[in-house]
Amino acid sequence: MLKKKGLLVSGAVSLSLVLAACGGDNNGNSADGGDPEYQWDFVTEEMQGEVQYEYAAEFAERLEEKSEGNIEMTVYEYGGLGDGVDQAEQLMMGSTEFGIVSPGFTGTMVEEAQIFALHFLFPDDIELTQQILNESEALNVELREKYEEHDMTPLAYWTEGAMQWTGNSELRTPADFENFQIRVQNSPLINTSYEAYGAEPTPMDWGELYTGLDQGVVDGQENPIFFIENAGFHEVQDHMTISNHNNYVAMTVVNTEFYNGLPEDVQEMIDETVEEMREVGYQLQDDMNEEFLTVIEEDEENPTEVYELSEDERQEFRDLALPVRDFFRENNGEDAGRILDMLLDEIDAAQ
Ligand code: 6CS
Repeated sequence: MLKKKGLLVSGAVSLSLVLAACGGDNNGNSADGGDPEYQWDFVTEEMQGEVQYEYAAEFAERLEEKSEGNIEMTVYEYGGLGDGVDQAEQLMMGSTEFGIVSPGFTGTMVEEAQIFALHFLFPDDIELTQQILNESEALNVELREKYEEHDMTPLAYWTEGAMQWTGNSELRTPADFENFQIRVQNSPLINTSYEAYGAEPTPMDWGELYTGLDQGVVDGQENPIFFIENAGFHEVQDHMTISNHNNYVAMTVVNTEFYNGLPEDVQEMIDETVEEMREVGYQLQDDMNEEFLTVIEEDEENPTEVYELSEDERQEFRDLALPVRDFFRENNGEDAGRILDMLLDEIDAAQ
């Protein structure tokens, strides 16, 4: 059961049908009055009003418009089809066609994808990071192939913003992480990244996190600001540290076999929509992360001490995070080192 700002959302299906009027009517009929030729599911890991859901709803609307009502997508909020790991599995099996997936939930399936768990890898400049995510061959060719071995095709990697820490105690130095129980997504390399600081990582789905923080099952967590506020984590945490220690990357994913079996013109419509959505996704996270920082800072009912790490303080964490790259090279699949080196070169070139 997920508690979110006093709202109880059960694990039962919570969905919103996205039926654009353009090209068809509200009964889902296509422009020629018939039933849509294609009816697909698009699952997200977030709730209505949050970045992933709004991205998916807009994606569905554009695709329906382009296809003149021949494509209808049902967009699901988090929980509609299970938890984050369940959703990734359904995409792999093809029972769901489209999804937004956080690599953290595929960490036990696609070893090289744990690259996103490395702290201080991408530039602090989020716009530049998005440019790298758009253009990187390491990610869009090499890592895509790794995902395709599991029947998932990442069509785009996009940022949901820099991640920050919240805690029931101050988090300013690595010493503050000593024995600190931090909730993480289910990815072994995320664990290693936190063990490097002396913390005790605890994998947990986010639907259980509000209660977990409230009851002291875990001491803190990491997420972009918009999500911390929307999920109400700041209500049950006293401190938030602007650490920018990592970038939250999401992927727009399609089941590989399903996608490869589509007619070329339909694939083109999908690809075109993916391209258009890059800017939309970026803007959604940028606006929400800015807005919700102010909301947290001004929330008198749930006061949260917000502290921004200095560059010297960040350097202490960076020094401990860098050796985790070697761990990744040695433990995350035969191509981990090659993909990491390619990405590091691309990041260097972009900077
Ligand atoms: O922390 C999580 O698990 C969740 N965080 C975000 C930003 N989106 C969905 C994800 O499941």
